[in-house]
Order: sequence, then C-alpha cells, then structure tokens
Amino acid sequence: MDVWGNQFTIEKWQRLVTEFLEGGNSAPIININPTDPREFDAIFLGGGAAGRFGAAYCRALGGRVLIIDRWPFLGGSCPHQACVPHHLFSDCAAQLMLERTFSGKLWFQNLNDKIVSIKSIVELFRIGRVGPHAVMNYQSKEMLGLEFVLNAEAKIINAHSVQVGDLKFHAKNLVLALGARPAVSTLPGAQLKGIFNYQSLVETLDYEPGNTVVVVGGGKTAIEYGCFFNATGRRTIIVARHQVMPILKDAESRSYTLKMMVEQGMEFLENAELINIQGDELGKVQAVSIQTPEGVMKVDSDFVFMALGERANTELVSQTIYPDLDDKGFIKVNHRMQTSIPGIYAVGDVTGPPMEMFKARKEGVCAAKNIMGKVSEYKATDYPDFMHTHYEVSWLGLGEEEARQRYANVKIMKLPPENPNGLDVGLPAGDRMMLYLMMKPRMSGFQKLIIDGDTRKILGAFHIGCGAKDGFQYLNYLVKRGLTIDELADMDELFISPSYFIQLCRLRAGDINFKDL
Ligand code: FAD
Ligand code: COM
Repeated sequence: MDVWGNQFTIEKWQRLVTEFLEGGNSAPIININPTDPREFDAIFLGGGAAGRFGAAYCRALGGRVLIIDRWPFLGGSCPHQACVPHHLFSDCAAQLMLERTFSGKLWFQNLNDKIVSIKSIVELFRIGRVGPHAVMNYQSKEMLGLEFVLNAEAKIINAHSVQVGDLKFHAKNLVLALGARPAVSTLPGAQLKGIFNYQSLVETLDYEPGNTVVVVGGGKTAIEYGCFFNATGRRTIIVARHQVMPILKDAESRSYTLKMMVEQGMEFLENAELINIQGDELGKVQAVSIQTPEGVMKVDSDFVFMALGERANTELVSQTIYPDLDDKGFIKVNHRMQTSIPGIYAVGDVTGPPMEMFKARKEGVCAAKNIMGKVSEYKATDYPDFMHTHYEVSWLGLGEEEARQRYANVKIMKLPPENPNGLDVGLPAGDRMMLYLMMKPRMSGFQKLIIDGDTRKILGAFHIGCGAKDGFQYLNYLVKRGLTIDELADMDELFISPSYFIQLCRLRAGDINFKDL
C-alpha cells in the first residue's frame, strides 16, 4: 500500500491501523518519496522510541532516512505493549487503592470483597492503543516528514542493504533499533494457557482471571503489574528469587513502599523460586509450586504472570551480520552507539539496560548525530527513576546508606519526621493524597532528601506518594549540576505541591551547620 502523497488524518490512520492489526493485512505500508534522488544516510531497523527519535533527528540534521518496522505503526512497544498499558494499569491501581481505602465512606462505593475485571481493562487498552498509534503515524509522516515502510519484516542482506519483501534498500549506515522481548521461563508447563508476560497479557488474555494471581520476578514489571492485579481485589503473591525491588536503593524508602504494599494485601516470597507448574486436562494452568526458604508451597491459580526480564531482538542480525554481543545477548556499542561492525549502529533496548524511553530516544539521537558527522557520545548514568506500586515511587541520586559510605557529613530532611511512637501521622501530602492525609495519614506518603552537609549539595531524593514524578525529571538535571540546599531553598514552591523539598530546605538553609529535619 503506497501512502506517499496521501494526507491521512489521525482518524484515517486509526481506522487503517485497526484494520491491519485486526484483519491481519500483510501488505507493507510504503511511504517513500519517489522523487528524492538521494541515497539514504541511514536505514533504521525498528521504528520504536529509539528508531523514531533517531530518524527524526537525522532528518532534522539534513539527512535522508528510512524506517522499517514490522508493525503497522511507529512508536514501537511503548504504546503497544509496554509503557502505555503499564501506566493504564498503574492508574487503575492508584484509583482502586483510593476506592478500597475509603470504601463505603463519603461518596465511595463499597468495594469490599469485590473483584474488578482485569479482562475488561485489557480489552479497553486493546481498543484504546490505536489512538496513540495513529498519532505517531500522523506525526511521523505529516509533521516530521519521515519516510518509512511499515507492516513489513526486514531482512539484512549486508552492512548496507536491507530487503523487505521484493524491495531492496541501500544506505550509508544501518541502525539496529530492534527492541527487546520478555524472557520466557524454561520450566515445563510454562507454555500452558494462563501463563502470561507483559506482551501476551495484552495480546491474548481472553478469560477473567480467578481470585489468586502469582507473579514471578522482583523487578519493576513484577511490582507494577502485581500491584495492579492486587488492586483489582485478587490475592497477589510475588515470587522473587532474591529481594524484591532491588532497584530502590534507600532502605527507609524501600521499607515504607513495602509496608504500604503489604497493607494493601500484597504477599512477598523472597529468596523463593517457582519450581513446578501444573495444568488441567484442557491445558490451562491450575496450580504452581514455589520453593521458599521455609519449604515448598503449592498455590492454586489460573493466572501466572512472568516478569523475568528481557532479551534483545537479535534474530534478524544473527542471520547475516555478526555484531559483538554481551554475555546477556545485547548488542555491544561504544558511546557513539557504534557496533563492532563499521557503519552499523545499535540503539535502545537492543543494547541492554536501562530499559527506559529516555535512554532509547537519546541513544537514537546520539547515533543520528554521529551518522550526520557531529561527533556525539552518550551513556545513561545518574538518571532519575521511578516505579509504580499503588503509588508513584520516584527517586534520584544516592540512597542514605551509600551516601553515608561516600560522605562523612550526611544530612537528612524527611517527611514525616522521625516518629518513635509510630503514630499514624500526616504529612507529607499533596495533590491526590489529601484524603489519605485526613482519613488515613500513614498512607499519605514518604519523602526524603539526602544532602552532603559539607558542600550543601543534594545527593539523593526519594518520594513515595503521587504527583512528584514530573518534578524529578527537572530536579535530577539540577542535582547533576551540583544543586545545593540553598539554591533549592531559593526556588518558588507551588504550595501545596506533592513534594516539600523546597520548603524543608528553606527552613534549614539559613543555618551554616544545618541539622537533620
Ligand atoms: P521498541 O519500542 O520495542 O522498538 C523496536 C521495534 O523494532 C518494534 O517496533 C518492532 O516491531 C521492530 N522490529 C523488531 N524486529 C523487527 C524486524 N525483524 N523487522 C522489522 N521491525 C522489527 N520505559 C519508560 O521510560 N517508562 C515506562 O513507564 C516504561 N514502562 C514499561 C513497561 C513495560 C511492561 C516494559 C516491558 C517496558 C517499559 N518501559 C518503560 C521501557 C520502554 O518501553 C522501552 O525502553 C522502549 O520502548 C524501547 O524502545 P526501542 O525503540 O528500543 O524498542
Ligand atoms: C511513544 C512512542 S508512546 S515514541 O517514543 O514517541 O516513538
């Protein structure tokens, strides 16, 4: 299907993408300028976050680029199977926690013992995701002027040539932006119906899960999806080989986060392993056995969610070109995003962790700059991070323990303050947390700032609650540039905002030998 020269509206793209996804239409969607005589500076294999941003930047620098993607839309896994469903589920979890906490009070319906449909939320997503897909296609074609071939598997012929069906394309450079996929369990029974991962959940769930969910894994995806399942009213057991949430480095913040999840009914089995999956006569999972430090535990469940990490999509490259891979199978790149093969770059999830959108997009941009002759280096370090439980948990910099190892004079500012009586105290609380403040104060959140008392520089910040995540993007930028307590104190707070860091700093900033707060 040649779309060059057709100005499709977003609605038209929405209908088209739906048709392609639902009808299994295998015709490539070709958007190539037939009158441009220039050779392609780069072919981006994969039009997800890394490929799309890289291609847009390359074009902005005057280059000619082609994106090839096997899906009928640009934007990749984020809107189709990853960030967007995750945020929908996490939004539902936050909303349901509010409704369950205040069930039967004020205007809240009585949700006690009620189970909310997971299937209907997944179905909602399957229909809704086409909106973002359509916007990506419209924006890429009409606004960014990108050339692309969609709905088409690419084959690499050599370091400069790619084949799509009968079409062959040649470029000065190739950029591998092929993404990653969920790692799968090798346990017998892992193929049974009812065993899901983040992809198969949104693609194949066709029944309403029962009352008990088993989640395998202790990382972000396990926690985020686990909290959602739990918020729908189901018993949710997280099985983690080691500790859960190893990524959350501040012990006190981690402890508050865990405590609040346990209060919501989440069950955690640490140092535990799934050892057996049992199915019924119809080939559907019905129970699992878990090895825990205390012994083997059998759990009846028709819904098991595997969050075992990700593997690079390298099948395509392993057939014809052989870039060096690391020991986990991700494509090795230097700081310019160059692989071991001259003229071939790799960007995004295919190069390994951190699996984050900013990293994928910035790697794409870095490759684009180098391709267009602007020497550029990128390595994702010192970035802010977040994870959704029923709350938003955001952090940057060092946790208290590491800060104390590295600095002699660490100061802490936090809310609520140290509280030996363990009373149900309020504060912090900001937008979306005020009802908790008034009715269940201990649930109104936790926040902590870690400071080097000698240089007065901010070393780390942690926030558990809602609404502070946006601020962490900007705060991290300033912290990396040496933001001090005094500079933070000089900012203008939009009181009441979800994080109280500015005013806490101002309360102490006048003091040369300031103390904890
Ligand atoms: P992708 O977006 O996966 O793009 C790869 C593209 O390559 C795909 O479009 C694919 O169709 C195409 N492709 C692959 N093989 C071929 C082939 N042979 N021929 C043609 N095309 C091919 N990050 C955040 O920052 N925030 C979040 O909230 C967040 N939530 C997440 C939730 C989950 C459950 C997961 C799994 C990830 C989440 N991430 C999040 C990470 C984020 O989704 C990824 O880092 C990002 O999407 C990676 O972009 P990419 O371009 O590298 O890969
Ligand atoms: C966002 C997809 S959902 S992309 O990064 O804008 O391509």
